[in-house]
Amino acid sequence: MTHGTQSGTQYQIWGRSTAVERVCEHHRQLTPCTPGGATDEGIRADMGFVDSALDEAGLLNPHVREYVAHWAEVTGAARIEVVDAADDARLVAEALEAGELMPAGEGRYYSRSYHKDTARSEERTIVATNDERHRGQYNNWRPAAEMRELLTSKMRGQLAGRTMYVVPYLMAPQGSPLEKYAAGVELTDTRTVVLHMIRMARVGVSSINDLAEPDSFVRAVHVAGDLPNLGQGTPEDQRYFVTIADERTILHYGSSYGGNALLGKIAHGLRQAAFDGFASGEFLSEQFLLLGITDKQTGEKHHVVGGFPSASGKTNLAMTLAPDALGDRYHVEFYGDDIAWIWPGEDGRLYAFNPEGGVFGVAKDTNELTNPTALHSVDEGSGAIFTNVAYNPDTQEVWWEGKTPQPPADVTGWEDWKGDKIADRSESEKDAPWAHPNSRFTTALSQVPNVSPAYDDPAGVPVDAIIFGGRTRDREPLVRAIHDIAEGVYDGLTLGAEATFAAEGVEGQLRYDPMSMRPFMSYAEADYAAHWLKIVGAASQPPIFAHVNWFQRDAEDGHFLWPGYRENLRALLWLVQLKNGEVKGQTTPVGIIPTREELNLEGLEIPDADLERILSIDNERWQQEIGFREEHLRQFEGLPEEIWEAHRRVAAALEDDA
Ligand code: GTP
Ligand code: SPV
Ligand code: MN
Repeated sequence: MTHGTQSGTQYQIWGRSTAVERVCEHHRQLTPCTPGGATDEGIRADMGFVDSALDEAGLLNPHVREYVAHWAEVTGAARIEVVDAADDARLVAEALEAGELMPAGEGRYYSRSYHKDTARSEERTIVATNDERHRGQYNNWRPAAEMRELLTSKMRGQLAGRTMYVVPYLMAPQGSPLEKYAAGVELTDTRTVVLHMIRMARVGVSSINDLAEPDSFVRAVHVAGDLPNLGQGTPEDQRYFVTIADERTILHYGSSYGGNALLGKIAHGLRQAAFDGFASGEFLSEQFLLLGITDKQTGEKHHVVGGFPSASGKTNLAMTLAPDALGDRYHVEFYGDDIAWIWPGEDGRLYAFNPEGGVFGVAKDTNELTNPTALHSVDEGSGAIFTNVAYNPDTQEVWWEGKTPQPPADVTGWEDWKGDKIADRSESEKDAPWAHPNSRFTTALSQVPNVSPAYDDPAGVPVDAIIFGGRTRDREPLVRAIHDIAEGVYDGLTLGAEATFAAEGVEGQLRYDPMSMRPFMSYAEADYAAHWLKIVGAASQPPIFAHVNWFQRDAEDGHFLWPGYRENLRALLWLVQLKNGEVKGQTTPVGIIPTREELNLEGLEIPDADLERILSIDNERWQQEIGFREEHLRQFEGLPEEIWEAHRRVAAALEDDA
């Protein structure tokens, strides 16, 4: 560590990061300014501490400098620290020292969020623009000026006496054709958010110094606020998670958890990017997984993107290993588990990459059987951070529901996600989960054992199939394929899901979640549908569409009819074969489904009756669904006629088949 002084300002340099404090020069004190400790004039005169910090860090982009200075002034930050991924070890050490992180074995960490701050909050999430045309059914549209003013007032003075971290990042592999939409700078008051960003994005000043268009970066400001006093979930809720999409500005106030706080992830990577993709006409940004399947016998490789609503199995599918019986022949490569950017390539195919640098995965039910790759991506030494799982400070172990069939028998030392001792639980508390249902692990892509060697390739990979899937107890078969583009887009728009814990809601309740983007929609749904038709329609060799469902249940005892997890690859293998013309399937009114013979069931025991159910169409139930869909789609004024035509075709086919 070196110390120095420069034009009356004290600064400190650790490694490659730089921290410079605001010094109340007019008081000749060397302590940071405190609220009211300086006049407004004095503070303005002292804003030179921002320049010093940016100089020290080599942050040269003048537009970024201006943005940082502006928010340093608004928030009254006492100290600026510019972050580089290389600072990770030092920041981890500081966080451990401060008790923000706890050790979870060698090179792994544990954190708890405030107990009312454990998931995204859709009601508090707003997309603002300067044009009411962008108002949609789901985006909570508000005027930009109103939100800019409101959030500025919420954030004013909030960092007095504290550090503002400056996190320059890229949501794309370096050198990608979409780079101008990928750069961003998050300003945050929370060190654990910085540590998550280092794992989830590509962090460092090089991300923003050499931009071809220096002003083309997302301005993303995060202030956690006084978490115990924000009235979460009450009529006086103080939280606001706002994306001002046509100003490429993100202002989030009132959380330090997940996508509410790691602004590169869903606020920029999904909401802002979806808007940019639409506004430019260049690309789609979707809550999609991205995986590759290699046939080791033929050497052929196919890539699949897929939209499943939050907590519906994207991470699991993207990281899946082939079932044991098929492992000699097939290998699944992981690219991404939550976001894909998709664009038409010059060769007539669609291309995709994962803009993220890491995984923020659901912990629940992750174990050696369901998802060994996920488990090993958080091995000791991985740098993983666990949030809101159960923790044992004595042994530094972590546990979550489904990690093992039973919780640790010896409860000595164990604490639940809130930090309460398991041993002290009363009789009525005994059955409460140890981990929060939305507890998660954060780990870098490079830590995932089956990550593709090409995960960082800015050229992306060609997309062979687009799949949609949700948690659906009935009606939806294992897989149904759709060749027609409009019918495929229609299928995505009518994707439905049972609510999950990732979004606050009632478990088991069905709701529509178009393309799995309902919580991330940034402009009107009718335009979104048209943009989809345009991008996919631009491909002369479009991917095949399909709808998958791993969650159909027996009506009587509720067991899952399909074993799921690693076995899911079997449905994808059939889809690839169908696309290649190697199988024909059976045509139904709602798509092509596999015959029993076509589905590779080698090494899998599944009761005949269950197989029968997941490979058949319940016409009556589907006709009822068509009625619901009609109501759902009617909400979207100006929906392209192609979508309505697809809807009517499917409805008519069901009637004919009844
Ligand atoms: P977000 O990160 O919230 O966007 O979710 P995600 O879609 O990546 O969800 P994830 O893969 O983490 O899965 C969430 C839950 O679904 C976990 O509890 C999994 O154990 C469970 N799950 C995943 N795949 C299957 C499956 O094939 N069958 C069953 N029964 N459960 C599954
Ligand atoms: C989701 O909720 O879909 C997530 C987690 O992937 S978060 O980043 O918090 O949105
Ligand atoms: Mn997600």
